[in-house]
Amino acid sequence: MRVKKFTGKTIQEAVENLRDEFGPDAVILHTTQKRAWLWGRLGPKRYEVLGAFDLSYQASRGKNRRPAGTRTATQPYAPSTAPYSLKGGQASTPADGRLDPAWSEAVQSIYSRLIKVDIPRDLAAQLIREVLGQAAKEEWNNEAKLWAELTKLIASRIKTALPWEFDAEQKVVVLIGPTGVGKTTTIAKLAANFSLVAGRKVGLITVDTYRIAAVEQLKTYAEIIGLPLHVAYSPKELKEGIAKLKDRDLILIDTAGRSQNNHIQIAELRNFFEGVEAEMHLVISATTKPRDVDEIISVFGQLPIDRVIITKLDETSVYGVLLHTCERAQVPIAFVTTGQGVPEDIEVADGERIAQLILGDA
Ligand SMILES: Nc1nc2c(ncn2[C@@H]2O[C@H](COP(=O)(O)OP(=O)(O)OP(=O)(O)O)[C@@H](O)[C@H]2O)c(=O)[nH]1
Ligand SMILES: [Mg+2]
Repeated sequence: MRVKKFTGKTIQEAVENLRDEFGPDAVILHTTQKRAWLWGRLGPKRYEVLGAFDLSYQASRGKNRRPAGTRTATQPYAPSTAPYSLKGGQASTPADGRLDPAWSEAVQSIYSRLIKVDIPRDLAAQLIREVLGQAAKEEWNNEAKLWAELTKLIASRIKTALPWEFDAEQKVVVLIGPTGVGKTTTIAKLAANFSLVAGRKVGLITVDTYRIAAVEQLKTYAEIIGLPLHVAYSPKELKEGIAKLKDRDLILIDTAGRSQNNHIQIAELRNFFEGVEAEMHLVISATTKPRDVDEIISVFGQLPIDRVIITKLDETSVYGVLLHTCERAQVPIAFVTTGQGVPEDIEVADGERIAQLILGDA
């Protein structure tokens, strides 16, 4: 049994924090309201929830137990229709109604390994149900076999995009995303690879005119690689820039980082690209927390996102968030980046490789 205190500005937030860490089956032991003493004055109200989570207890229960208040209507993953449930394990099987301890241990071990690599609990449970639903009953306590099936399942759920083919059509690609995730660096990597390595004609545009340093950053790369760069201060200039680069196979457009919490900035970004025919890539760092990934996808999803790029794989050692991002974004991952080096630290996304990465240390 693990017991921990979770806080939030509202009781819902505190419960959500509890659920994030302990999963949907956590039990609330106690709730309190607190006001901290800040700078000699009474601070804002805080809520505290004392929660407990006990995996072995759940697995040995015969029923699906879900304490009131630990699950809201915004249940993140669609409920699985597979017949087997991790919680309570034997809700519908086996025929004799008794718990098979070996089966339960294998499944519990797999579940713990998934949690260890930062796969959110409800997604982990959903994956396990799917694997069990497809496996023969004799295999339910064969952890190695179930694990192999799970790896395949995860690989099949990581949707990836093939690199651009550059048929007759010119590709116009925009990178958008939160601040500092590596948009400009990724543009430099793509530009260098597609021009210097693949021999394509590449052009650059930046609409990040909020900071002089941002323009300079891309200008430096454009000069080193030897590519034309246009700076667009308005949607009109953006369209003019694209028109000027009409001889290019690939136009890469850099944008200013936007906080998912600043809805005005996101609306501005949307207006900027209204009527522009482009492939929109949302850039997310692998170090982002799953809940922030949800928020980023929901807010940036106001723009027509076609692809996801996941950066900074080298800055974390657990990769469950890649699967979470893929599940949530519902668009393929195009590239992943693995360091600050331009142009080398970028790879075309590969489902199997990402699945191996996710499960590698589990
Ligand atoms: N470790 C690591 N660092 C990276 C990676 N990609 C980019 N960075 C670093 O992240 C920092 C920010 O990169 P930028 O490319 O400026 O990020 P940005 O998204 O353009 O930032 P804004 O335009 O300010 O929103 C720089 O120090 C980059 O070198 C990566 O894959 N791994
Ligand atoms: Mg930038």
